Amino acid sequence: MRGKFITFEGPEGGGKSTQVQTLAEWLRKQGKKVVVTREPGGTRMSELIRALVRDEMEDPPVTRCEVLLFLAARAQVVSQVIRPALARGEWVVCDRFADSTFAYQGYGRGIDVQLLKNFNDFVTEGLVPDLTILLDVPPEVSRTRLAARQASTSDTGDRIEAAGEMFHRRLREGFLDLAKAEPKRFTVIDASKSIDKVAAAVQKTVQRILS
Ligand code: Z5A
Repeated sequence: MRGKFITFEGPEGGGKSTQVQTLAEWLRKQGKKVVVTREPGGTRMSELIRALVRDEMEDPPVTRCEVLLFLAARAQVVSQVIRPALARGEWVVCDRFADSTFAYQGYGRGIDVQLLKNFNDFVTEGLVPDLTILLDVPPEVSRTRLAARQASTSDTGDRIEAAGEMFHRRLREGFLDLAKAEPKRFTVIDASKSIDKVAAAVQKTVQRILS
């Protein structure tokens, strides 16, 4: 039997990486085999692309180039990691996926969302998550959390994180619009709550597809 595919989405600092790990541990306790991956990333090629798109280079990629880099990274992780794991009956929990392209490059950068969906179908060969958890946080909360993380670690942020206030507002609205358009696939969770409260809400949601 095919495994289940769960994706986490939302603005930066919403707690995706934290909740991906917590959910994977919880699922393993429920007896599931779980593969954790992330976007961009998850394969050697996709991690190289990740480093490229996050780099604060002097001549950053133009938006069309940025789109194609994210899509190229996705083509690789879908065919080398996600589809094989699902075919083995394992669960895949992925930190960001296609909705990030629609939100960041579509709503954020202004590329036509339908065009992005067509390109995305090409690279994923129609793979759609069974469940998408949108960790929703206002830009103020994202900023505070990321500033605290930068103050306490070697993390210095990245090129996309550094985009302006309006970009981040459009992005959040974009994610909420995407969720509204597909209420069966998406669950929106208020991620400004504590880590434990968010984890409990995530588990309650995943319980619905646990069998
Ligand atoms: N991108 C794109 O543009 N197009 C695409 O198609 C794709 C991606 C796939 C990937 O960066 C970048 O690529 C991203 C989107 C773009 N843009 N940016 N910037 P990334 O993977 O490095 O970054 P991220 O996905 O935005 O994740 P993040 O910044 O690491 O945030 P997070 O994973 O959501 O949160 P976290 O790391 O779990 O937590 C952040 C901090 O907050 C940390 O110190 C936690 O301890 C703390 N935290 C977490 N939850 C809580 C709660 N509930 N309360 C208090 N503090 C908390």
